[in-house]
Amino acid sequence: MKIAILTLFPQMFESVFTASILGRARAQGLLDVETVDIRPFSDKKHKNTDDYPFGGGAGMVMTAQPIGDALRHVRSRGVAGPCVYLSPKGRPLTQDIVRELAGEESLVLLCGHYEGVDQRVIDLMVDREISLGDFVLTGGELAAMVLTDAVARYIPGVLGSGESAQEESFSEGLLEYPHYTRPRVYEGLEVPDVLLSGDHAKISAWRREQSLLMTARLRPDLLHNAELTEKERRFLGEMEQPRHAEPADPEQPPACE
Ligand code: 4GS
Repeated sequence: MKIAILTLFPQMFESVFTASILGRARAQGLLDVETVDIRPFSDKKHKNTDDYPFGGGAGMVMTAQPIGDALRHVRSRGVAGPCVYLSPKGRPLTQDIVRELAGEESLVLLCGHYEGVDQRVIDLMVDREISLGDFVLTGGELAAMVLTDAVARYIPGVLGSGESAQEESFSEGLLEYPHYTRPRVYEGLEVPDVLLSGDHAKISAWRREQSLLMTARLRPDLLHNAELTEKERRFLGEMEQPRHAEPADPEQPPACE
């Protein structure tokens, strides 16, 4: 997979794309990421890439010309995939979107800075606007790194076989069960007995139950789309009963969990 990243700060990407799994994927030729510095494409004498907003107001806006020329440059070099603009106005990123983008042969990621890019860049060149979430970053670069990382996990060979199997627990729409390793006792806390039992059917059942309980407690919103059996839905329904039986006292602060 080829990912071209249009940015004013290409140096920000170096360590992330050199180390660990992404570094290995690039060394193996599975992932081809190229950062393209927008600034040299500016036709201004001092290579400016931003200007004051029409209509006034605080901050600067990235001008369309250098972005347009940088995009034409990557297109001319055969990067034909969708142009994704990372911005808080975009559709919130989910694993479904990551999987969809991983199906493209290439991507162009556009990183905004300051107040963002001239709206005409979005209207003319951007195919998808995607947000990492409802918070504000200093620039789109970290968002582009996160997206690249998440997409790269889907490229065959990027993950070891053990790592890719884990994917299934999230694609079923539940949070992962808790993990334990040695020692058996840490600071007085023991590893649950079932995990030491050697009974693999029992261990699987326990892990599934933990996933259900953790998802119900921490992210109940995920349960609507989760793939649950009828029995599992009843199990969670029973867990809910005490909350209805004991309505919260409005005078008291909410209990933790
Ligand atoms: C995000 C976000 C973001 C917005 C970039 C303000 C600089 C900044 N990008 N998901 N201008 N959230 N971008 O906060 O993607």
